Amino acid sequence: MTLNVGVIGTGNIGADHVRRLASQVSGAGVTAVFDIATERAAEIAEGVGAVAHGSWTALVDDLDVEAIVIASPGPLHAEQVLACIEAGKPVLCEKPLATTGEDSIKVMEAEVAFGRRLVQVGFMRRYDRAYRVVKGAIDDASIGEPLLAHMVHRNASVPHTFTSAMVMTDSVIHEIDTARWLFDQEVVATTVVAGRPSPQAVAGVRDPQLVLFELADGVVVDVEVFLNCQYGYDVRCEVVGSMGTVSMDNPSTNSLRRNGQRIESVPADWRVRFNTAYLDELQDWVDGLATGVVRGPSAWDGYAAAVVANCAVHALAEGARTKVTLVDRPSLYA
Ligand code: ISE
Repeated sequence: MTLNVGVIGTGNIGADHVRRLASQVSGAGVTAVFDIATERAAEIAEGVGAVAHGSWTALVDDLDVEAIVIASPGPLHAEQVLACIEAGKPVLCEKPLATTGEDSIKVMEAEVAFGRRLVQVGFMRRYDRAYRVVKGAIDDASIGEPLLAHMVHRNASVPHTFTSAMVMTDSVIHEIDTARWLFDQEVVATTVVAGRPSPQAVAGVRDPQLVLFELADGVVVDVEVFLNCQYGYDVRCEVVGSMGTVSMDNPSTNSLRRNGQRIESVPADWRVRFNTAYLDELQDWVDGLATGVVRGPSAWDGYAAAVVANCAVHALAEGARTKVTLVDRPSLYA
C-alpha cells in the first residue's frame, strides 16, 4: 500500500520532504505539490511525477491526496491545518502549528470535534537519535533525578527577514518542545535576557539571547540562542541530574588532524544536522497512518510550544519573568 501525499510549500524544507517521501520513505509517494513559486513547484512535481496545483486549497481538495505535509510559511499554517481537518485528511505540519495560542486552540477544537487525531507537528528533534539517548538516560534514571538542562542553539546565519519574535517562534520553539518532551513537563515561566548584539545580527534583532524556562516540577532549562554565529550549525544539550549528567554535543561528521591541530567539522545547517531525524519522522508518520494512527507530536504540543514562545517574546520585551498559562488539556491529547 502506498500513501499518496500532497506537499504544500516547496521551499528548502518542503523540497527535502518531497525528495524523502518520493525516494526514501517506504510506503509513501508524492502525488501533488503546491507553492506560490509556481515554476519551482512545477519543476519539483515533474521530478517525482506529481501534479502541481494552482492553489493549496485545490491540493487539499484533490481526491487523490490522502495525507498532507505543510511546509509553507508559519503564519499560513493554522488556516491550512484547519482545511485539512475539515477534509478529514491527516496532516504533518512543520512547526509552528500556529503563530498564536488562539489559533492553536482553534486547531485543537476542530480536531476534538472531528473525534480523533489527524494532526502531527514537525518537532523532528524528538526523532533524533542523539536526543533519544538523552531522553533514555532521563527516563531510566541513569543520571538520578533530573535537575537542570543547558541548551545551545546556534545558526550560522538567518535570513534578513528574521525578527526578534521569530527568535522564539521559529528557533527556540525547538528547545521549548525538546524540554517539554525530555522531562514530560509543561513550562510554567520564562525569563529572557539579551545583552550586547552581535555586529552580524540582523538589524533590529536581539541576537544572541539567554532564555530560562522553569518547568512544572522545578527543573530549570537555560538556552543560549545565537542565530548569526557565522561558523556553522551548533545544537547542544546537557542534562544535569542528581547522580550524573548526560549530554549531546553537536555530532561532528569528520575530524582532521594536521600540523599539531585537530580540526572538527560542524554541520552547515539544520538540514544537514537533522536529515536523519526528518527521515525517521516521515517514516514513522507513514507507518502510523498505515494502521490509522497519528502518534507523533500533537496539536497540544504545538499549542503549548506556541504559548511558551509568545510568553518568551513578552518576557524579553518587558524585561520580566513571565508566567505561562495554558488551557485545560483536552482528553484527546491525554
Ligand atoms: C529553522 O526554521 C529551523 O527549524 C531550524 O531547525 C532552526 O535551527 C532555525 O533556527 C530555524 O530558523
